[in-house]
Amino acid sequence: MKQIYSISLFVIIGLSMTLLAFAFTQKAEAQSMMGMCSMMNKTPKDVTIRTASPQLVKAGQEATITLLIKDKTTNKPLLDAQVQVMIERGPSMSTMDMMGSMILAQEIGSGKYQVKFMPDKEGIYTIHTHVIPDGKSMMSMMNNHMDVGIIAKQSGKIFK
Ligand SMILES: [Cu+2]
Repeated sequence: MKQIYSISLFVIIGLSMTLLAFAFTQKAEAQSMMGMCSMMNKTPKDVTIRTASPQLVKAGQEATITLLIKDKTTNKPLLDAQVQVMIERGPSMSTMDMMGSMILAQEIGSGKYQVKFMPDKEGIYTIHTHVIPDGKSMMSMMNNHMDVGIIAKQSGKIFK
């Protein structure tokens, strides 16, 4: 019984943090992200998320990252979803230094969603990705989260 209570409390805290992310400041967003990542570091429930563009990008140049989202049950591309991302400098949850706030990835069709960002220096970046399937509540993003790692290198060093 006590265990059930603490689990519910944990979930409630997580949900409130998500709401904060939308309602308040970037700092709240970062905190919310921290809550979500620690809780949600498991495979997405309703969807599959994978990258459809190189995860190696050039530092100092705008990078375009394409994410392919599919319905986990049908394995069909997921259309009309809301894909919210937040980009962290460094490996997931290592710095919590977010590059701006939560942004909506642009849907380009066939289950693909694009995010553009500027990796201004060499290193690892984490795209915290959250999917809200069409018709589902905002809270479904809690169950459909994945961290996508991106490596930025100085041009000329490893790229053709
Ligand atoms: Cu994350």
